[in-house]
Amino acid sequence: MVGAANSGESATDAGEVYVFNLQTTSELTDLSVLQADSVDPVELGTNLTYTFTVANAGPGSASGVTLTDTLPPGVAFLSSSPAGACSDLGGGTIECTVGSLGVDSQTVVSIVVTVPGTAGTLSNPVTVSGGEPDLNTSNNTATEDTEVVL
Ligand SMILES: [Ca+2]
Ligand SMILES: [Ca+2]
Repeated sequence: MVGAANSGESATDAGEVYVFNLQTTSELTDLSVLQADSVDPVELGTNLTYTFTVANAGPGSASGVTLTDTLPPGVAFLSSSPAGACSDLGGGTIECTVGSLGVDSQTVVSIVVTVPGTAGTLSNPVTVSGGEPDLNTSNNTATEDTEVVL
């Protein structure tokens, strides 16, 4: 029966949550991040630099841009470039402040880490986020794998 079908559909719709971001300045961005490792394979217990390239394809400028890097187990954060851009929040989480990023501009942030004393594969995911809606979230995370060898 039509009435019964409509009733079921309404119940489903009632369970969904719709979120609308209404912004009068209509700033929309497409932030993206790429990642590279300085050496691969890397020797046990030595240092490695991860380089993050953050870009904004617009159409609006981005603010409050941050990178969140989840270090692989056993990897220790040493420093960042620019100095002080990144901080260790504990639990392997590194947060880097990028700030504002204009349309079609990019910036580079890198971190130096020490790899573990055991061989294996490190997988390091980094995610970019900003204060404005992102039109394409598929390019907001980049993961770099690095082999640790004797
Ligand atoms: Ca994006
Ligand atoms: Ca690699």
